[in-house]
Amino acid sequence: MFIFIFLSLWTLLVMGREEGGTGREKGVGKKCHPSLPPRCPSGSPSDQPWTHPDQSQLFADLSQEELTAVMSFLTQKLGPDLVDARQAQPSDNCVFSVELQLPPKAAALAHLDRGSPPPAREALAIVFFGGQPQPNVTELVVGPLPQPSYMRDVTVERHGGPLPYYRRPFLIREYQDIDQLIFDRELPQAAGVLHHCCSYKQGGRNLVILTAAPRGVQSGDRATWFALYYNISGSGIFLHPVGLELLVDHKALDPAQWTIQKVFFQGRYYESLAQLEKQFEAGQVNVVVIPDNGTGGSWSLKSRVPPGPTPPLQFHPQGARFSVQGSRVTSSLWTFSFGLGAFSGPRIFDVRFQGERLAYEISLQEILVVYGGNTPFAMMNRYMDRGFGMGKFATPLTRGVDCPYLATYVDWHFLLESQAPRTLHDAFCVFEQNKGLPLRRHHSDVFSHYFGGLVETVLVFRSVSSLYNYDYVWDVIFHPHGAIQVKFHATGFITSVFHFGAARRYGNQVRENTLGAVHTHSAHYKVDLDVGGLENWVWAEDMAFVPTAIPWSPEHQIQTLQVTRKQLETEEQAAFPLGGASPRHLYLASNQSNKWGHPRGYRIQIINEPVEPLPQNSPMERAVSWGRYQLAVTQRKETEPSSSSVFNQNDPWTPTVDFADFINNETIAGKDLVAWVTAGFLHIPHAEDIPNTVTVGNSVGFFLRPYNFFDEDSSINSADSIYFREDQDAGSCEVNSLACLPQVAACAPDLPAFSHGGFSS
Ligand SMILES: *[C@@H]1O[C@H](CO)[C@@H](O)[C@H](O)[C@H]1NC(C)=O
Ligand SMILES: *[C@@H]1O[C@H](CO)[C@@H](O)[C@H](O)[C@H]1NC(C)=O
Ligand SMILES: *[C@@H]1O[C@H](CO)[C@@H](O)[C@H](O)[C@H]1NC(C)=O
Ligand SMILES: *[C@@H]1O[C@H](CO)[C@@H](O)[C@H](O)[C@H]1NC(C)=O
Ligand SMILES: *[C@@H]1O[C@H](CO)[C@@H](O)[C@H](O)[C@H]1NC(C)=O
Ligand SMILES: [Ca+2]
Ligand SMILES: [Ca+2]
Ligand SMILES: [Cu+2]
Repeated sequence: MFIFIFLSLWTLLVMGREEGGTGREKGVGKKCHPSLPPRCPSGSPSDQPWTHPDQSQLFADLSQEELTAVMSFLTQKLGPDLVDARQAQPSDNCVFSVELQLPPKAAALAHLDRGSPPPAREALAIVFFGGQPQPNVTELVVGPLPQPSYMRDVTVERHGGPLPYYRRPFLIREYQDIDQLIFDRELPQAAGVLHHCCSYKQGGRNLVILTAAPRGVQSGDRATWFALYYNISGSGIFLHPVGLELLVDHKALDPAQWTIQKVFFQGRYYESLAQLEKQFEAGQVNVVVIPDNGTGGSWSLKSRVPPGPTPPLQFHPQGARFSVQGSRVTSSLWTFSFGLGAFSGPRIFDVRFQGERLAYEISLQEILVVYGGNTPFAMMNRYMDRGFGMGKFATPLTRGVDCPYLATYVDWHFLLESQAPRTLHDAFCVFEQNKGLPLRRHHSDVFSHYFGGLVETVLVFRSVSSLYNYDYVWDVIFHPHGAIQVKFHATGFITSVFHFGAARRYGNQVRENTLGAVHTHSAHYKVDLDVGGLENWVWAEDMAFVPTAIPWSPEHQIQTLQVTRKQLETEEQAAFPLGGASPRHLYLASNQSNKWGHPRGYRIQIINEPVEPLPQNSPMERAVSWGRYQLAVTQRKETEPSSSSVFNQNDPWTPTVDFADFINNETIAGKDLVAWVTAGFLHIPHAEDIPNTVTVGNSVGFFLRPYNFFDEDSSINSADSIYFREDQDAGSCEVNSLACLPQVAACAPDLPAFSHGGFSS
């Protein structure tokens, strides 16, 4: 049912756009250009299949053919008991997911840097074995692709023991069975009170459920609070709580044994819906009537005004300046490979600037959203979105809204809860963008008269995940002087709950009977920088005022500003608690020096509104112990690939991955290092979050910036640089390439038809 939810949202967005789009452009074209200028060369570079075998595709997500091959191999090996995960009951065996198993770094580098044969391409399959006396979850590595011949159970080697079955992520089928339990078996028992409060009709489907997480209070629990909302068609249900929340125990492998353990209704708790109904009939329940306003309400995303003039567009007057081949992006300055972890989300690999590798991997690891409130749903929620899947919940990018109209859009193939691969169209976009801002400039009117400058153009890699109500826009932005910026924006709907009692302690009222519940958003990133090679050192620099006798006037003192420099030796020294003191500058460096004798480094600059982590005495804190640190640098380990796990959400009390374990006082001097970065913000929903949270201001992330890595600002070599002196004719094309624009950019962009990747079913 949650699938419907975000699908409906998209319909609205797309319809709104389509209605105004094309007609408008035609009209403008006619008015401004009686005779149309020539078309610009290949306006929108389409992504090209991988054709050059020398171009590494080590990090490319599995193709449809590879996914199909893995699935048929598994079907052969695991026997006839395997059930399609879309239909599987808890007591069945099914393949939950198949995705790329990342190659070991040493083997990948041997191939990329030393011409060794590429490591075997492998898949990682997560299999639920529910149909055996001791059900378990098993991780299987399957290879080599494209024709698998082996399958290795890596569960014990990776997790030190079996993965208990109760840690398994939810299947859509499990939701459907709970939905059925609630609507067919349970709600009819409270038909009277629900009719009164919530326009309920027996057999009608005007309500939907949303899941809380985690699911219980201790390891082994599988008992989830579900909140009920009006099923508003074509818009977010998230703003329409009716004040009913149900605790469902669905631990038993047989859905017939699932039960409702507790009922929350508009501020009070009941043992069952039957008890609620009985008290209602006895006149003991104070019912707040929640109007069902249907689809036309103020929360609709449908435009309330007719389309106006087209907003500004960017185009490539001389063709795109980058290319996308398979999963590899190449521009004149940058190359990188990209992918989408089914659960971990967007990631890039082998990132090179002017041919030199800066990072082996930069990847999202987890998103944590911690709520507060006075209803059980709001009180309970600590969503660890990896457990749902940042890739699994990725959405198509809508041309001209999610990315520039002329961006390059790339599909993603996946095999999740199904027996055949499926395709998410336009899952990624890559584009070059003129920021309309100088990257640098100087205008001189003193001593001599000249101007020098460079417009900031960036290369952007983007994807978007819609995790139920929230939409996260994931960006990696490549700047022309060697800096990389990683950030995410949050948009979409807030989650709201029924407003009663001391609700304002937990947020702001945003509608009639509706509380926008306070919450935090925190993201964790893995940043495997390789600065001038694998062996790196960590430097902390800061400022200090040092009292100094003034040399020419020694009886006076001056507070002299100095730089303090320290090389950090251990993982403990390089783990900086959120809210604690951290050095203002922290960078990873090689032992090579630049021309001026300084270690060549890359600085990690975090742009963050640090949120308080879960208190360490919370029994589930270890599942998100990465949240303790703003930044931590550890030795890279093949056995520590991720700071979180798809299994942490459903058993946070015995976390499958506890990031704090990575920090065990090992040396970080001259080792292959990984920096782990946390970025987040506090969100107290307010009136302007209705109907949607806007991206503006709701964005955090970090920069990776060259720090003595070069001998000078490398953008000085940019072909986009502009320089002219007073005695030169700045209007001449030979002196100033911008003066050529009227000639070289006098073409009309060749706009492709509007496209949207469609809705899944
Ligand atoms: C989990 O179940 C599978 C399938 O029966 C079995 O091969 C595997 O050994 C079990 N894992 C553990 C750790 O017991
Ligand atoms: C919600 O309403 C739509 C139509 O408005 C209907 O198609 C859908 O089945 C309903 N969803 C649920 C979960 O009842
Ligand atoms: C919702 O409906 C009620 C009565 O049905 C009406 O009083 C109220 O103004 C409506 N609210 C909105 C936001 O349309
Ligand atoms: C840098 O470190 C590498 C590996 O530890 C070593 O081989 C090399 O000699 C060092 N170079 C300098 C300039 O210290
Ligand atoms: C870390 O190791 C150093 C020696 O390398 C030792 O002096 C220090 O006490 C250790 N710290 C912790 C927290 O174990
Ligand atoms: Ca360690
Ligand atoms: Ca590294
Ligand atoms: Cu929020």
